[in-house]
Amino acid sequence: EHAVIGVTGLGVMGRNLARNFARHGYTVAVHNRTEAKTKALIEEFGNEGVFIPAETPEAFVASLSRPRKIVIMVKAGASTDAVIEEFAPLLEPGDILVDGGNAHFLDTRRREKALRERGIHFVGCGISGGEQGALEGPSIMPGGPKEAYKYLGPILEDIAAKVDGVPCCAYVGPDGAGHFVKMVHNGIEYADMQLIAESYDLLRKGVRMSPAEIAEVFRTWNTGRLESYLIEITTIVLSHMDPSTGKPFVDVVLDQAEQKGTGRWTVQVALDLGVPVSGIAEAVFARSLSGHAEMRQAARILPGPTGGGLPSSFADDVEEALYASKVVAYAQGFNEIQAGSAEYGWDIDLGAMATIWRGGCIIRARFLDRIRAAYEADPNAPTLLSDVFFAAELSTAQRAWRDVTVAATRRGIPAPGFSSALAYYDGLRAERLPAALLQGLRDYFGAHTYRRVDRDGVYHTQWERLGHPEVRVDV
Ligand code: NBP
Repeated sequence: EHAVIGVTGLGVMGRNLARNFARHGYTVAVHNRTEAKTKALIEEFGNEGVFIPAETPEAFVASLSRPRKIVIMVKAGASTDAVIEEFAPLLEPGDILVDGGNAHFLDTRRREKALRERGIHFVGCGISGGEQGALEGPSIMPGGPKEAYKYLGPILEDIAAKVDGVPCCAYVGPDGAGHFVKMVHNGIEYADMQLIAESYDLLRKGVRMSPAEIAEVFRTWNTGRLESYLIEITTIVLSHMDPSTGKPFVDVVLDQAEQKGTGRWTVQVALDLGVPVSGIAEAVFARSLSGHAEMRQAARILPGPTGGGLPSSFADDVEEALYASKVVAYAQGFNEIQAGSAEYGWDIDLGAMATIWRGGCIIRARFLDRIRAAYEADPNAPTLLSDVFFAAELSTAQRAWRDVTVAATRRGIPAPGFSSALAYYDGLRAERLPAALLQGLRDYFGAHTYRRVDRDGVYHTQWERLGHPEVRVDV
């Protein structure tokens, strides 16, 4: 018997993905560079389905039915290239190599092109949901040649998470599209977590609630429109007591956030594409700031107001601010996908992306259904914020949203996520922006020219001449 699909790289993600395939009745070939992991998988979970363990890449490839479908689940970067180079020579035209790691989409574009020239379908596939998602149903974002999706799609849709019976897996677009969308997913995840962290901080320092009390607040929030995986696990983490000290777990964890880089990529790419993803950027910078122990130590001498003094009803305002800021973060992320899709000609269906994020992944949330509906109503909406549903929600939230940022500022509690989201909202809705003055300054010192509100054309003011006469420069 031949295997329907194979997984190479049996680390945290790979082995659970292989088990997921097996549990769904697919005969799955498994291989890992270090053979001990393959053996351990078979010993521990061999009874969950039909596995074909392979010691060598050759045996692994030989055990697969054609067209071969191989999922690579190794550390992103040079390891992925090494594994591709190991397997590609063993494959035949029409075979499918899937990279399920967190590759940079530009690497995926390069790999897809090189393998296409060798007749091999290369599928850059975003997979979200962590260890548990891989086993029980992740959110899957496959890109690459559409041809490959014919063979791969039904299997991936089968093992993906389901929401209302709809799989959290859909073809994203050519070459790097899948990994691009996964990258933005992670960027949104950064922003979402930052906003949750700011909410906690405001309740802790502003209302002086205990972690256990704040956990209760989040538990309530999770029964409403904020219902999501991240809010749910916030409740668990905040109620956890450290076994060795008996203190709240959050109080014994070093407050320096780490990052693996997908949030940073999201911002770097957004800068190149010219998409304002301020909420995601603030989240990346907030992690970075937290890690600068020396700067933080040096800055302890700086004065500021003391916290406290806010009533417990303030939690309701924080809920509004969190919701509104979260809508902004998602709106920014979707704009980045829109821009990437236009730049690289991917033709990504934004509604479908919201659909496949409803389950399985880290940012799964009730309100993604609303985002799906918004993009189904208007697939090319310039911003989610002006969708009728979200516009109404934001207009209701704005009083509390402003109060929360004011309260944070007055008490010296940093809330960069909330403040920047609100500034974005105000920036977009402003009739006039001070960008007009910026244009004037740019024209003054660099003759960078400007356009006018009342006439077509490109203009320059001769600032050095008496009376500053204006000349049209595009004729
Ligand atoms: P692990 O660290 O658990 O496993 C890494 C795997 O890569 C091992 O099987 C290892 O083999 C293999 N490997 C390495 Br490292 N270098 C190799 C090479 N040169 N040749 C062959 N195999 C090599 O990683 P993981 O957490 O399962 O993550 C795998 C991928 O999935 C990453 O790209 C990650 O970003 C992505 N991802 C992870 C999560 C998550 O929640 N952990 C979620 C979504 C995506 P060995 O056993 O021989 O060392």
